[in-house]
Amino acid sequence: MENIIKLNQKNLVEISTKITSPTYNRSEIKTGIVHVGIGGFHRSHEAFYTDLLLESEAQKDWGICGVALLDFDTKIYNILKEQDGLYTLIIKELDGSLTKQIIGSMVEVLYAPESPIKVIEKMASPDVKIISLTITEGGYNYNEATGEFNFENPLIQHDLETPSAPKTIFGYLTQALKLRKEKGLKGVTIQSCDNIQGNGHMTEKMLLSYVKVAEPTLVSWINENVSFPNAMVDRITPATSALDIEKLKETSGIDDGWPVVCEPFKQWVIEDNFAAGRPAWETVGAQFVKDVVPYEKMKLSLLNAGHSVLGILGALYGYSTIDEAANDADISSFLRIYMGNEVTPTLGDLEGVNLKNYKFSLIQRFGNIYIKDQIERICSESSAKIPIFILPTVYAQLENNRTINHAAFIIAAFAIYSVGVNENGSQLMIKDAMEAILTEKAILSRNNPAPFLEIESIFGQLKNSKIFLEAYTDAYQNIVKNGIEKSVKDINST
Ligand code: CS2
Repeated sequence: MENIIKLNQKNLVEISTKITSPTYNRSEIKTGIVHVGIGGFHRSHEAFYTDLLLESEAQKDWGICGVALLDFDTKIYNILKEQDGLYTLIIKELDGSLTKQIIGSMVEVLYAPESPIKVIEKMASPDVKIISLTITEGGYNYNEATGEFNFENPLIQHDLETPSAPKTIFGYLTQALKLRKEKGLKGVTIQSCDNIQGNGHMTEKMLLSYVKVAEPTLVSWINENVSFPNAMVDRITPATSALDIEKLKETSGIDDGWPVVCEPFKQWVIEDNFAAGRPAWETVGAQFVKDVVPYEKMKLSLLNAGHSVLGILGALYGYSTIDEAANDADISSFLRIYMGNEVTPTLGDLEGVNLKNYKFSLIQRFGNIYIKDQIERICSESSAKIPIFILPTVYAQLENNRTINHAAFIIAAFAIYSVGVNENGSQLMIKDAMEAILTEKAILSRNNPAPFLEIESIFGQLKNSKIFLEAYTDAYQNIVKNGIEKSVKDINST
């Protein structure tokens, strides 16, 4: 293609002749949402729904200011800044075709490490009614072993000592809420979009723990003025590859430094608890419900746990993408048995949801050969994911004296994965905040797998369950002795 256009506001009119683009006037949009964490998922999900919404005349107050919070977010910040917050969403359809569109809802972008004050002031702007978050499961600073906020985190210590230039979300929110109180502003909503059971409750609990220490007089103001809706969020969004960027140039003539790729499916179920009004996201496909807990449980324990199952087993088999693992007959049977025998009994009846259809659609989504979701992405930060995605199922099953064999097998496979190399001798990428301890315990567990299960900040007191310890040890020994493929076949047939 001869004519390649750089994606930015100035070129948007020309770009709109090639690819679906916002028809609303971006300069008329007011920022009503500050969103922290502008990676792929936010951009395929909340920013996508909001872009659709901004097409409607009555919703002009809900533009997004995207905030890059961490030092290593410089790259995404620089790209989005240069592109005036614009980016391309590439939906990989089930038949392999691509639906592309330019998303315009991020009307401002800020880089927190460069100007913390700007971020705090933006969060405390009277126009801003919602501060939303995708800060990952580990970002909530929750200690699985104590069930409390982790004050030992050096970044939290930094924020307590240097409140005006924070590094964590808790430091930022505290300063912003303090400023809102000083300005006499009323309500604001803090809306988590992360994969955590009761993500709103978790945000509230963790924030209040921090505020009690950092700014105790702010606690009652928060209790009166801030709401924390729970939500279930869903759209598979793999990491963008260099090939995705090149193909966009070749096929559409658009030079976008960081487009987002995702699946066609999307779901957002939100508790209708907004302290200062909200966008009419229900007009563009979101569902507002009174109680989102059952939806969250279903999604975390089937989809996210299913991903971890495919990722961990897939890595041991030597696969690199989720569809390869999902289309392997033995891994796929393993997943179906796990979902059917171990997860489903813990979910009870979900009003308005057909679990059978949901599970069926998951198998299809995981198997989509065009998505090419990376096993490396799925296995990253497993130490924060497993306690949320898999362990609640284990606890519920144990409590009811029901089987936990497939879950125990997955934890054993994770212990083996954490050694960092699979049976074929291929190096496994361990990208995890707890990497050092995972590897240390994994190596210690080679003869007797117990030490791995003793990492309390992941597994809590699970080591004290005789039934679990036994199933885990059996699975571990079987994998070491007979290899992963034979062990998966064995466990599937028991
Ligand atoms: C994945 C999620 O990170 C993971 O392990 O399971 O990112 C998943 O793709 C999304 O939650 C889909 O909604």
